Amino acid sequence: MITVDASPFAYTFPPDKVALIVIDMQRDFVEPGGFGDTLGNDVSRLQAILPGVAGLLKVFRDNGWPVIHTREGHRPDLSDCPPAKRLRGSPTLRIGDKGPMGRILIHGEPGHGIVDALAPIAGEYVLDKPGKGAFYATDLGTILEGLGTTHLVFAGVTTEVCVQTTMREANDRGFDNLLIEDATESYFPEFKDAAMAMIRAQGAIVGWTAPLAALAAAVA
Ligand code: C5J
Repeated sequence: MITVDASPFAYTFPPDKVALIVIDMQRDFVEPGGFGDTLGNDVSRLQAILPGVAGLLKVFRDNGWPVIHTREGHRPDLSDCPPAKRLRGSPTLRIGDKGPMGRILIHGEPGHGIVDALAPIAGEYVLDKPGKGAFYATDLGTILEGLGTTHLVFAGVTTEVCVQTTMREANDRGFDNLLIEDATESYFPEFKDAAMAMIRAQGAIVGWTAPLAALAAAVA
């Protein structure tokens, strides 16, 4: 067992039953001209975690532990995009509209891809998801069952939307979840802080949080 100095108390995981889930590190969220930008967000905030996510990937790759990357997006015909999601709010471009990185949040478009710095490597899973949670309408549960995973480490964007939603889905399915604090980010700093506090509250009611350095020290 490996024990990480985490909050609200130590997080212990069996190294043969752990997997990393990197949520939605796509150009559409992280780079100008994508979905996040069209919603009026400052995407540069999200770029700050690229070294943290890269460092976390290195820990998992060096140990040969499973890595799953997710991508939020929709089929080109939008058949898996609820009209309520597409029509909500007043973005400058809606899902499916053509932007500087191709059609917003559409499979196969440049904006839908994972940023180059965090590109998946051979043997890693890349999971397309139409919703905020990575278990909804995907094979994630089946993949984790096949791997024998009981413990999940989380990174990615945004903390309070797709990361937190997926952690809650995982929590209800019986996984023990650790969120790496400097490998996740929000367009709103106060939402990141609140999401992490909610996750840790009431005796890790959704999971644990720890900085990358704490995980790296535990694994070394
Ligand atoms: C959002 C996500 N924020 N990946 N998606 O719409 O968090």
